[in-house]
Amino acid sequence: EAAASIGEQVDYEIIGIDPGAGIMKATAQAIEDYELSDWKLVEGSSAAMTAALDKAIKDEEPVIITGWTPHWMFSKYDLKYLEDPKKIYGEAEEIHTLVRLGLEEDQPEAYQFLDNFMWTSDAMGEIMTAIQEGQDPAEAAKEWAENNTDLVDEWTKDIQPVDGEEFKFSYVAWDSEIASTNLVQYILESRLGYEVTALQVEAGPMWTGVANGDVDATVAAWLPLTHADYMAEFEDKVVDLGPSMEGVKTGLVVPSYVEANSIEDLKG
Ligand code: PBE
Repeated sequence: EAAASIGEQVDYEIIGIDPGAGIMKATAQAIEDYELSDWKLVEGSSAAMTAALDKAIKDEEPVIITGWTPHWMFSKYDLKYLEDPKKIYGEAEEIHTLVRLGLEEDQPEAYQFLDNFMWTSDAMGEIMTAIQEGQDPAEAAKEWAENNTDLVDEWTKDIQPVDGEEFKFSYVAWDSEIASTNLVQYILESRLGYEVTALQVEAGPMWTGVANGDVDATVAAWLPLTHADYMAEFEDKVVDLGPSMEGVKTGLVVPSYVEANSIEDLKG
């Protein structure tokens, strides 16, 4: 009898996250373009996905998830991306900061800081790991900022603090964006005198909030590919301040012991 295929071993399921995430749309496209008609993409959340990954690794079972970098899972577990020869998950992805129309005139201080804000995967990884190990997200962001005052000084250089003005972010509970949003919130509050609210929503409302001006900014837009649909819909209604991080990535991820190496290996 032939050994069970990877598909049989995982019941032809790819463990996804929240349905509004760009990676879900890319994965639906991958299923189509790699002709994986037997496969289904399971919707859930980032937390449910990492729980499924953790369980599979403890049980030494195969599992396939929608994953991305930066993410603490790559430091906690031995994982690999499945190769994507058709480049369905894109190349040279970045995380962008978006602000509402008119922010530059209304809140030039916050605008300047967000325009300056630019950091690295490794730095984000430090906050993500602290949160994953149980630290409160706001505390983890504060601690990182206190340990990296040179960078925070650079981002806030020559900006005069305001007097308690309100500022609103939207974000999705993706581990990476919990880290970044807590950090920018902490800096606006501790260095620049703002009173910040961070609204945790789904991806659609995250973009709509900035586009209709209910929200001032988000640091959670993944471009050019992951959120391409949202960008196409809202590009005239948001201001794109460009990348806060380069060299990020999304794709299908498996524990290293899984025999498949490419999305093409899922076929058949
Ligand atoms: N992610 C993390 C998001 C963007 C940030 C890759 C899960 C997505 O929309 O797919």
